[in-house]
Amino acid sequence: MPVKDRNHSGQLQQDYTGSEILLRCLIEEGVEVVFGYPGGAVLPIYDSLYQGALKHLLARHEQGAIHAADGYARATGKPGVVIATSGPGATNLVTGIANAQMDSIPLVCITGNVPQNLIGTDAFQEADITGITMPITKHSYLVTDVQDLPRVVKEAFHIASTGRPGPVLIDIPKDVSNARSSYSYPDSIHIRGYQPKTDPHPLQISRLHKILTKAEKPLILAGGGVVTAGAEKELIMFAERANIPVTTTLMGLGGFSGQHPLWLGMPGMHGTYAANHALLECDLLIGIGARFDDRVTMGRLDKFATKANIVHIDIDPAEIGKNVDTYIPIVGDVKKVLSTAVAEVPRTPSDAWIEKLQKWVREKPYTFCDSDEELKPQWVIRHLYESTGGDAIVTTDVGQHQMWVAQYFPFANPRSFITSGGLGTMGFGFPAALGAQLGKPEATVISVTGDGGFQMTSQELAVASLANIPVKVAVINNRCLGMVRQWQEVFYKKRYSEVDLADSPDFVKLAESYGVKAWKAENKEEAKRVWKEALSHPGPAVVDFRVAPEENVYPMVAPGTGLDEMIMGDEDK
Ligand SMILES: Cc1ncc(C[n+]2csc(CCOP(=O)(O)OP(=O)(O)O)c2C)c(N)n1
Repeated sequence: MPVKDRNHSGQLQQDYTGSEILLRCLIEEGVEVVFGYPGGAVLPIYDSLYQGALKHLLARHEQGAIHAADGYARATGKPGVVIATSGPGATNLVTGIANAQMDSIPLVCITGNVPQNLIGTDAFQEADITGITMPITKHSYLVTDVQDLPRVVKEAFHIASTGRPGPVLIDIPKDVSNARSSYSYPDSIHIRGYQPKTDPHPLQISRLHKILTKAEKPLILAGGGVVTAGAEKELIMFAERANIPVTTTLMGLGGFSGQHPLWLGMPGMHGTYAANHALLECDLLIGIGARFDDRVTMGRLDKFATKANIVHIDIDPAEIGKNVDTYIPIVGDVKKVLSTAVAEVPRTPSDAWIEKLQKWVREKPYTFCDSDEELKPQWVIRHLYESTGGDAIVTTDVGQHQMWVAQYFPFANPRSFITSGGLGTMGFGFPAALGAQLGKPEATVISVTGDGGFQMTSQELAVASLANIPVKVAVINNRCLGMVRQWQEVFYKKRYSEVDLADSPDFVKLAESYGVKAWKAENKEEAKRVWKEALSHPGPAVVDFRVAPEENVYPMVAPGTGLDEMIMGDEDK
């Protein structure tokens, strides 16, 4: 039972408004920063923020605010918090909520709503945001009584960050944030029907041990769940002791070091030859915190790991058997499962297999035709890696540049690669970098973005500038919507339809108009020089890398074809 606040004479205090209670709850949860945008229905909440008890960053669009909260969550592992007003403020969060849901990111999204007596009347700025977001939240609350607020906030943070994390929405009508009540924050929590199972079943662990003794061609497919669970050390121990090579999905990059000799690279549509052919040939596939999505399987399950028994380790039982038939299901927290399994793990008889895969890794790496005349985007990404020694948090937007970062920046640490994996949200990367930098002030944070995606949320340059958030933006500017252009080239006979971005603004002038330092680079020498300046500049910086416009991402597996049908690109042939 909650402990009630009492005043000096032992009477229950009745002197907090709903919004003051909300603020106290957020502080109680250890929230360091909230991202948001005010409006009529959240005026009481913003009034409670007035005295500055909690750091608030005023985004320039609610989508920017929620992606920043998301980037903060991905960089720190703590829930991100966003506040928006009712109606358009709330609906501007929708993309960010879906984005977080797809990538299992803990967010607490607080929206104001019209007073309860107006709900359902099409009142000014009314939107049924709990209804709209029902399918894309892990859970949502419409608070109807101010006394419920502390419990709701406590539950929201708990639900967002436990089990398989995700976004939780708290919709607070204006009369609730204005209503007065006593305040006490619950010490404990009990949510009926919500007890995520974290400990693996011992029987399944012994089945796993047994099958490992026979596996001559085992393979680990590690996903974002490894990063979420903080299981990178356990994964290395497990892979090394059992002698199993590892491929990491886009979301799993950094969850297993890109320098480790057992690492094969990323699988799937733009994955390595070694990873994709390992998937085709393996006799045992252990999916760890990965959901076998169609950018890995290409939707051709009839061609995916057909020679393998599949072991699937995941905290979310709904993932098991969703996309692939599972021979051994292991439901539990990935960190706990791996630390339990590693104890008596046998070494697989896989030396010949590993030798073969390592040969592929050596002989068939990602390649591109470098040039001294043009700036190649792959060269730029490699330069970002070399100039930082890989010691950076890199966020990306969506498109070709995202894939080139995944290919040419071998991440060694978890939470150092931040990308919109599931939803593929253009506009995500730059605000996410701002959030990541606030969560990790000591880190070098680089936002690698496309000239298309940057224009979706570049208004957040205002936040970078005003709050002096030292994110370095690398615009991979190919003057077009590169990934769409590539698909139109490959699948639509070069009928380039609405992908030309030649009339984009001058990104240097755009950045400067916000008070952000910026440079342009057209060749390697310029690129090296200005990037060095940008890195050593103490505040935010933008570098417009004018890269070769017709470069494509290879290898490539066309959707609907099997992993055996990799298009290798001219350089590789
Ligand atoms: C919000 C949104 N709209 C549309 C798309 C479809 N889309 C995927 S990649 C891409 C092109 C991205 O172009 P750019 O940002 O310039 O990056 P590039 O591919 O050139 O690196 C588009 C339009 C998307 N992913 N997200």
